[in-house]
Amino acid sequence: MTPKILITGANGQIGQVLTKALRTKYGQEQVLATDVNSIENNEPFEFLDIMDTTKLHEIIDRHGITQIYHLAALLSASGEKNPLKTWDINLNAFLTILETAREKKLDKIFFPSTIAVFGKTTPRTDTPQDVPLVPSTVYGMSKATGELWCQYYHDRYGVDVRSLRYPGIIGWQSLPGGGTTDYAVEIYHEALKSGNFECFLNKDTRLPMMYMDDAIKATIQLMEADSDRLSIRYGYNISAMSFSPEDIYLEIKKHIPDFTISYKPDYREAIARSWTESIDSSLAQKDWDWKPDYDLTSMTTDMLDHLQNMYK
Ligand code: AKB
Repeated sequence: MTPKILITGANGQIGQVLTKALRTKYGQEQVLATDVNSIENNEPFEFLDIMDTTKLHEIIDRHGITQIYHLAALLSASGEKNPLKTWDINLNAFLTILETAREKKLDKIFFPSTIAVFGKTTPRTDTPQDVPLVPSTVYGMSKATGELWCQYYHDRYGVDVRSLRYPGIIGWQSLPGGGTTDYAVEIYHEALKSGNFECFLNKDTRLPMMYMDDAIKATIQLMEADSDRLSIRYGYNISAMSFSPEDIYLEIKKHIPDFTISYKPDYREAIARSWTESIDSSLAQKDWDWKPDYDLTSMTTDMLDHLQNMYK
């Protein structure tokens, strides 16, 4: 049966691209975008404040929703400005979704987790799937706790919930907002716009990253995977590349030789330092054949190709 999908936070950085990809796959009318912000040409769309449970239930019933992708969230940097609101949106709203999935017997739920679940007690390189999680941000705390609830609702109630730990996501299609990895998108825009970039992380702060195309591929691949193959229901580690601001700067400079960078680390540097540098994704490879297509070089060529038209 063709799924009827509801996406929360559909107008965010990943939401915009995932909504299009799911509509291409399942049909325009099969994918309902919801958000507190509206953008053009995103029909079918419903305004939904994710804390409004009555409206969530009404929308699910009216549209005959069978799957939910819960992308609405406050990210690492903006979350620190409002910890309790972040907990409400990222965790309490998600619990409502899990409970709704149980009550209404929905087919599948997607929960985006993140490398922000890792912390200072986590091995920094090739971070294994199962490690102590002592996150440093409320965003990381809410996602680590959300992962536990995923496993619980699956084991106790049979809810088919699936989750990925996204690294920093880079794409030309949409802009990020409120994250620590946002610099890696902004740098491409500034390289083309002004030829100069002031980075809020130190030059050698390496983080796990992924091109948007791979993030969308991973999400759909996990959601399509045979349920019996999935050995965990908390977040799967996924990986594609790992780089520092200086690495990405030097890669862009190959295309734009006059491009310059300066470094002015702020509070986001401490957040980034509490995360890991690179990820071991062997369980995702084994369980659902995860394999990325892009590295730093191919991503940079593709990003600049697409963005060049915007700044001509
Ligand atoms: C952030 O920087 O907060 C996010 C993430 C890594 O989850 N992009």
